[in-house]
Amino acid sequence: MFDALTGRLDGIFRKLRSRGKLHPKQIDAALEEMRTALLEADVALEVVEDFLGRVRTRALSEEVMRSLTPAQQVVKVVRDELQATLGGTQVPFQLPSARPAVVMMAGVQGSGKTTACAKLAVHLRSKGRRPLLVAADLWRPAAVEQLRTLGAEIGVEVVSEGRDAVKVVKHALKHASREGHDVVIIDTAGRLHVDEEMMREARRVRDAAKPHHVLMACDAMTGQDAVVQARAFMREVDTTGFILTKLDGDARGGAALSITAVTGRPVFFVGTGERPQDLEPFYPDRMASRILGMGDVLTLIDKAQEVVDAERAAESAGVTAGAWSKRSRRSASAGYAARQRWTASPTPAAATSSSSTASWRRV
Ligand SMILES: Nc1nc2c(ncn2[C@@H]2O[C@H](COP(=O)(O)OP(=O)(O)OP(=O)(O)O)[C@@H](O)[C@H]2O)c(=O)[nH]1
Ligand SMILES: [Mg+2]
Repeated sequence: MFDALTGRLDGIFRKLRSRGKLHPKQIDAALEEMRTALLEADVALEVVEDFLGRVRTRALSEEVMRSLTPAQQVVKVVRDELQATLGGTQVPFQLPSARPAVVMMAGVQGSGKTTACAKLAVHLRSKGRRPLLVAADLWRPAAVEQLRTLGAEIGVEVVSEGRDAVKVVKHALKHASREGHDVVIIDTAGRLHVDEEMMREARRVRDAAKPHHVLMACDAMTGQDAVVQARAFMREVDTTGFILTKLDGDARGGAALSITAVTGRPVFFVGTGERPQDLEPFYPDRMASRILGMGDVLTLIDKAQEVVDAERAAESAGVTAGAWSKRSRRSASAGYAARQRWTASPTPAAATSSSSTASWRRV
């Protein structure tokens, strides 16, 4: 993923490095090439303009121009500003101590919501939580069954009682309290942001669930349209953050580089495959280094540790999801390093909900 963008940026930097002293004209020429590369990667125009403006101001500063290695300094400026565009610092995904904490998943059709619900359940369980999955997509005939199948695979209970999404949610919240689930993850129907009726339903589900997080599953391959969709969901359901899905595909970079910059909401996680364990936190700094072809060793170290943590949590919870943990272990091994996946991490928890007084914990 992002190969084309990484290649283009590398070429631009190489050209800059081939010169000793830099002239402002050369910086402007490099910025112009960067502009083309970013637009070709489908990054939103407003994001590109803003990013290049910041890079230009810093790159033309005396500090950079008079440096003994101006080209290196420019690369550093680009790296820093790329990180800022991606959200700046990593902020953990947090849930309140409220029982149960509620997470609602929203997004357009096929963006990876249902899969992301299962992935989040696996992730939260590895952190010692006891999740309940709620199938509240009653529009697509096979949607409930899809979540039930995933739930069975990962060993997490799935409920879907009621004839409309609001009833399903209300029942699920009662069930969670009764059965001691401390986090409820609600899968909702995919909807086009322009579909008024569907958006109304999303709002009704949100109002009934009073979620602490409304996560939007956003397909990394979407490009420019991701910005329009993200803005619409922000407006309608007050998204608290994103799960950027399908980063293992041939994403050009557009959605990843644009959504936080235009919404101010963080990407909490990235989806890196179809399996329930293919979820990683999002780190803006690592993503920036990765886009610039600087590698991502830390991600691999983190992933290995996560597998150890998950196994420990599963053991202490008496979970015998043998198939799952075996696969997790395998994915942490050599083949994993070869694939060099993304890691990322969370950002601030702009809760939409009720528990302003409850304490929030990283999960
Ligand atoms: N490669 C890859 N595929 C993914 C990822 N996340 C989801 N998918 C696949 O994308 C397809 C759609 O995923 P779903 O989770 O069903 O998407 P959805 O948003 O729930 O779809 P609707 O409910 O129909 O709106 C499935 O084939 C998933 O296996 C990912 O991170 N990587
Ligand atoms: Mg679905």
